[in-house]
Amino acid sequence: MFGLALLSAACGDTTLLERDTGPASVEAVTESSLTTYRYCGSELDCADACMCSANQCVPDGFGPPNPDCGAPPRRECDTGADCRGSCICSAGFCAPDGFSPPSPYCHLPPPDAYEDNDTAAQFTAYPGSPLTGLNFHELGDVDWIAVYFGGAMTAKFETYNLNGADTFLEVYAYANGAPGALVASNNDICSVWYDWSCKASRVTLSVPANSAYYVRISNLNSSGHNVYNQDPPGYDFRIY
Ligand SMILES: [Ca+2]
Ligand SMILES: [Ca+2]
Ligand SMILES: [Ca+2]
Repeated sequence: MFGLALLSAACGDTTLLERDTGPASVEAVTESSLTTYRYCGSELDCADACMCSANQCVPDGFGPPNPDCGAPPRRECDTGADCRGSCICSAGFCAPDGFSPPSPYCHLPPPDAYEDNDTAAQFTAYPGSPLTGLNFHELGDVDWIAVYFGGAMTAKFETYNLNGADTFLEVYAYANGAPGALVASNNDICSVWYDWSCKASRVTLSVPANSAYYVRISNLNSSGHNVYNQDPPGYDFRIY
């Protein structure tokens, strides 16, 4: 009943709230306290020590309670570079830049420098040296990279320097300007449970001269996308 009361109030329908819950619940959940709860679709939308119950972030009951479960997420910043496009750094937090319409995403981390590369057609061309500072700036982000080999070699395709990411790497043959067959894939380079660097991915491939490949990198650690995380799941990528 408590959760239902919060949900109803989130819709701004206090009449419904009273009808559904009766006076006792309304008394227990005052209007001012209702506005301090935050709408959520899952745990990922809530701060530490909060859980998503009936679409509201509430204390999870474990450990030291977080008094700010209802606070809207804010992104700390030093400069505008810490914020998404259409957002500025104002008084230490990312905020809409004042141009219409205001961005609703200023609390989220900016994408890495190689976006957009969410489809094979939008691939990032591998420059011949490691790509650093890649990230999964939002849930479901995938990064496509394409690479051309002039000479034959034994090539290692590898993610490393993981920062909260659990990468999954797929290598596809290049076929007429699009990904052809899946040549190889890898999730984890090792399986030591307490060693997060094991969650990096590596594929070793003998590549012929004048060959090209597409690489698709995705993230298996969705909990790294909590909106209160300042840093999105990140990684570097290299071929050597
Ligand atoms: Ca990315
Ligand atoms: Ca991407
Ligand atoms: Ca992995």
